[in-house]
Amino acid sequence: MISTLHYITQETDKQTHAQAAEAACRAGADWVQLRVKNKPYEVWKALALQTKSICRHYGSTFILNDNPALAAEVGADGVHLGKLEMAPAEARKLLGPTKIIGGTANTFEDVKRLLEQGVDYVGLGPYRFTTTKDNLSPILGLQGYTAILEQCSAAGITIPIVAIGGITAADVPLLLPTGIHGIAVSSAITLAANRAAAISEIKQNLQPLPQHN
Ligand code: TZP
Repeated sequence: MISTLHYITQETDKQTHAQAAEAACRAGADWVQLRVKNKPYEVWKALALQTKSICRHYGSTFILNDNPALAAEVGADGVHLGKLEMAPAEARKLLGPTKIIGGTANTFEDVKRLLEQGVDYVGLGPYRFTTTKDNLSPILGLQGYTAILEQCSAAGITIPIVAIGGITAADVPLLLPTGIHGIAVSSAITLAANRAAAISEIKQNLQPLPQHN
Protein backbone atom coordinates (compact mmCIF):
# COMPACT_ATOMS: atom_id res chain seq x y z
CA MET A 1 0.00 0.00 0.00
CA ILE A 2 1.35 3.38 -0.99
CA SER A 3 0.81 5.80 1.89
CA THR A 4 -1.05 9.05 1.22
CA LEU A 5 1.48 11.02 3.29
CA HIS A 6 5.17 10.66 2.42
CA TYR A 7 7.61 12.33 4.77
CA ILE A 8 10.87 13.40 3.09
CA THR A 9 13.79 13.79 5.49
CA GLN A 10 15.66 17.06 5.76
CA GLU A 11 18.84 17.81 7.67
CA THR A 12 18.85 21.05 9.68
CA ASP A 13 21.33 22.67 12.06
CA LYS A 14 19.40 20.97 14.87
CA GLN A 15 19.01 17.45 13.53
CA THR A 16 20.43 14.80 11.25
CA HIS A 17 18.34 13.03 8.63
CA ALA A 18 17.93 10.07 10.98
CA GLN A 19 16.83 12.32 13.86
CA ALA A 20 14.35 14.01 11.53
CA ALA A 21 13.01 10.59 10.55
CA GLU A 22 12.70 9.58 14.21
CA ALA A 23 10.82 12.75 15.12
CA ALA A 24 8.46 12.35 12.16
CA CYS A 25 7.75 8.67 12.91
CA ARG A 26 7.14 9.49 16.57
CA ALA A 27 4.72 12.20 15.40
CA GLY A 28 2.80 9.73 13.23
CA ALA A 29 4.51 9.48 9.82
CA ASP A 30 4.03 5.98 8.41
CA TRP A 31 6.20 6.51 5.30
CA VAL A 32 9.70 7.99 5.29
CA GLN A 33 11.89 8.76 2.31
CA LEU A 34 15.47 9.26 3.41
CA ARG A 35 16.62 11.98 1.03
CA VAL A 36 20.36 12.36 1.43
CA LYS A 37 22.28 14.45 -1.09
CA ASN A 38 26.01 15.08 -1.47
CA LYS A 39 27.28 12.91 1.37
CA PRO A 40 30.05 10.30 1.24
CA TYR A 41 28.74 6.78 0.61
CA GLU A 42 29.63 5.53 4.11
CA VAL A 43 27.78 8.44 5.77
CA TRP A 44 24.78 7.84 3.51
CA LYS A 45 24.84 4.12 4.34
CA ALA A 46 25.06 4.79 8.10
CA LEU A 47 22.09 7.18 7.88
CA ALA A 48 20.20 4.57 5.85
CA LEU A 49 20.81 1.86 8.46
CA GLN A 50 19.78 4.18 11.31
CA THR A 51 16.64 5.27 9.46
CA LYS A 52 15.74 1.68 8.61
CA SER A 53 15.87 0.65 12.25
CA ILE A 54 13.81 3.71 13.25
CA CYS A 55 11.19 2.87 10.61
CA ARG A 56 11.12 -0.78 11.70
CA HIS A 57 10.59 0.32 15.31
CA TYR A 58 7.61 2.50 14.38
CA GLY A 59 6.26 0.20 11.66
CA SER A 60 6.81 2.86 8.99
CA THR A 61 7.75 2.18 5.38
CA PHE A 62 11.36 3.07 4.62
CA ILE A 63 12.21 4.37 1.15
CA LEU A 64 15.73 5.39 0.16
CA ASN A 65 16.39 8.11 -2.41
CA ASP A 66 18.25 7.64 -5.67
CA ASN A 67 20.37 4.52 -5.02
CA PRO A 68 18.78 1.09 -5.70
CA ALA A 69 22.01 -0.78 -4.88
CA LEU A 70 22.22 0.85 -1.44
CA ALA A 71 18.48 0.26 -0.93
CA ALA A 72 19.09 -3.45 -1.57
CA GLU A 73 22.19 -3.49 0.63
CA VAL A 74 20.48 -1.96 3.67
CA GLY A 75 17.16 -3.77 3.16
CA ALA A 76 15.01 -0.70 2.52
CA ASP A 77 11.37 -1.22 1.56
CA GLY A 78 12.03 0.58 -1.69
CA VAL A 79 13.71 3.35 -3.58
CA HIS A 80 12.65 6.71 -4.97
CA LEU A 81 14.37 7.57 -8.25
CA GLY A 82 14.98 11.17 -9.29
CA LYS A 83 14.82 12.02 -12.98
CA LEU A 84 18.57 11.62 -13.43
CA GLU A 85 18.95 8.35 -11.54
CA MET A 86 18.91 4.72 -12.69
CA ALA A 87 15.99 3.77 -14.95
CA PRO A 88 13.18 2.11 -12.95
CA ALA A 89 13.35 -1.06 -15.06
CA GLU A 90 17.02 -1.46 -14.11
CA ALA A 91 16.22 -0.80 -10.46
CA ARG A 92 13.49 -3.45 -10.63
CA LYS A 93 16.04 -6.04 -11.81
CA LEU A 94 18.20 -5.16 -8.82
CA LEU A 95 15.44 -5.00 -6.21
CA GLY A 96 13.04 -7.71 -7.38
CA PRO A 97 9.27 -7.66 -7.69
CA THR A 98 8.25 -6.97 -4.09
CA LYS A 99 10.20 -3.78 -3.33
CA ILE A 100 8.57 -0.40 -3.88
CA ILE A 101 9.91 1.78 -6.68
CA GLY A 102 8.86 5.40 -7.06
CA GLY A 103 9.90 7.94 -9.64
CA THR A 104 9.87 11.68 -10.09
CA ALA A 105 7.74 13.30 -12.80
CA ASN A 106 7.10 16.84 -13.96
CA THR A 107 4.92 16.16 -17.02
CA PHE A 108 2.30 13.70 -18.27
CA GLU A 109 4.96 12.16 -20.53
CA ASP A 110 7.15 11.54 -17.47
CA VAL A 111 4.23 9.78 -15.73
CA LYS A 112 3.61 7.57 -18.79
CA ARG A 113 7.29 6.69 -19.12
CA LEU A 114 7.58 5.82 -15.42
CA LEU A 115 4.46 3.67 -15.62
CA GLU A 116 5.87 1.79 -18.62
CA GLN A 117 9.08 1.28 -16.65
CA GLY A 118 7.18 -0.42 -13.84
CA VAL A 119 7.19 2.08 -10.96
CA ASP A 120 4.70 1.61 -8.12
CA TYR A 121 4.02 5.30 -7.56
CA VAL A 122 4.91 8.66 -9.05
CA GLY A 123 6.03 11.81 -7.23
CA LEU A 124 4.71 14.67 -9.37
CA GLY A 125 6.01 18.17 -8.81
CA PRO A 126 6.95 20.73 -7.88
CA TYR A 127 3.61 22.19 -6.80
CA ARG A 128 5.27 25.49 -5.89
CA PHE A 129 8.74 26.90 -5.29
CA THR A 130 10.66 25.30 -2.46
CA THR A 131 14.19 25.72 -1.17
CA THR A 132 14.33 22.07 -0.10
CA LYS A 133 15.35 20.91 -3.58
CA ASP A 134 17.97 22.38 -5.90
CA ASN A 135 17.44 22.52 -9.66
CA LEU A 136 13.67 22.52 -9.46
CA SER A 137 11.71 21.50 -12.55
CA PRO A 138 9.06 23.97 -13.78
CA ILE A 139 6.44 24.78 -11.14
CA LEU A 140 3.13 23.00 -11.85
CA GLY A 141 0.69 24.85 -9.61
CA LEU A 142 -2.89 23.68 -9.31
CA GLN A 143 -3.42 24.12 -13.05
CA GLY A 144 -0.55 21.78 -13.86
CA TYR A 145 -1.90 19.04 -11.59
CA THR A 146 -5.40 19.46 -12.96
CA ALA A 147 -4.16 19.13 -16.55
CA ILE A 148 -1.82 16.19 -15.94
CA LEU A 149 -4.31 14.25 -13.81
CA GLU A 150 -6.97 14.82 -16.48
CA GLN A 151 -4.59 13.41 -19.10
CA CYS A 152 -3.94 10.42 -16.83
CA SER A 153 -7.62 9.83 -16.35
CA ALA A 154 -8.30 10.07 -20.12
CA ALA A 155 -5.51 7.56 -20.73
CA GLY A 156 -6.83 5.18 -18.04
CA ILE A 157 -3.74 5.68 -15.88
CA THR A 158 -4.52 4.96 -12.24
CA ILE A 159 -1.05 4.68 -10.69
CA PRO A 160 -0.84 6.49 -7.31
CA ILE A 161 0.40 10.04 -7.91
CA VAL A 162 1.83 11.93 -4.98
CA ALA A 163 2.12 15.72 -5.19
CA ILE A 164 5.32 17.32 -3.93
CA GLY A 165 6.99 20.69 -3.56
CA GLY A 166 6.28 23.37 -0.96
CA ILE A 167 3.01 21.73 0.07
CA THR A 168 1.30 22.58 3.35
CA ALA A 169 -1.82 21.17 5.02
CA ALA A 170 -3.83 24.09 3.63
CA ASP A 171 -3.03 23.02 0.05
CA VAL A 172 -4.42 19.52 0.45
CA PRO A 173 -8.14 20.35 0.03
CA LEU A 174 -7.30 22.08 -3.27
CA LEU A 175 -5.01 19.35 -4.55
CA LEU A 176 -7.11 16.29 -3.64
CA PRO A 177 -9.92 16.95 -6.16
CA THR A 178 -7.36 16.84 -9.01
CA GLY A 179 -7.19 13.09 -8.43
CA ILE A 180 -3.85 12.82 -6.63
CA HIS A 181 -3.38 9.87 -4.30
CA GLY A 182 -1.53 11.83 -1.61
CA ILE A 183 1.24 14.30 -0.87
CA ALA A 184 4.94 14.25 -0.06
CA VAL A 185 6.25 16.90 2.31
CA SER A 186 9.43 17.79 4.05
CA SER A 187 9.39 21.34 5.47
CA ALA A 188 5.73 21.26 6.53
CA ILE A 189 6.69 18.54 9.02
CA THR A 190 10.44 19.05 9.62
CA LEU A 191 10.07 22.74 10.47
CA ALA A 192 6.71 22.53 12.27
CA ALA A 193 6.68 23.71 15.88
CA ASN A 194 4.50 20.68 16.63
CA ARG A 195 5.10 17.83 14.20
CA ALA A 196 2.32 15.64 15.56
CA ALA A 197 -0.20 18.46 15.07
CA ALA A 198 1.15 19.13 11.56
CA ILE A 199 0.86 15.46 10.58
CA SER A 200 -2.58 15.09 12.06
CA GLU A 201 -3.83 18.20 10.21
CA ILE A 202 -2.42 16.94 6.91
CA LYS A 203 -3.89 13.46 7.46
CA GLN A 204 -7.26 14.95 8.33
CA ASN A 205 -7.20 17.01 5.14
CA LEU A 206 -6.26 13.89 3.18
CA GLN A 207 -9.50 12.18 4.13
CA PRO A 208 -11.74 12.01 1.05
CA LEU A 209 -14.51 14.58 1.07
CA PRO A 210 -17.95 13.17 1.93
CA GLN A 211 -19.95 12.33 -1.20
CA HIS A 212 -23.11 14.36 -1.77
CA ASN A 213 -26.05 12.83 -3.61
N1 TZP B 1 11.12 17.12 -5.17
C1 TZP B 1 10.39 18.10 -5.68
S1 TZP B 1 10.12 19.32 -4.55
C2 TZP B 1 10.96 18.50 -3.35
C3 TZP B 1 11.45 17.31 -3.86
C4 TZP B 1 12.25 16.33 -3.13
C5 TZP B 1 11.15 19.02 -1.97
C6 TZP B 1 9.96 18.82 -1.09
O1 TZP B 1 10.19 19.41 0.15
P1 TZP B 1 9.26 20.58 0.76
O2 TZP B 1 10.07 21.11 1.90
O3 TZP B 1 8.00 19.92 1.20
O4 TZP B 1 9.07 21.60 -0.33
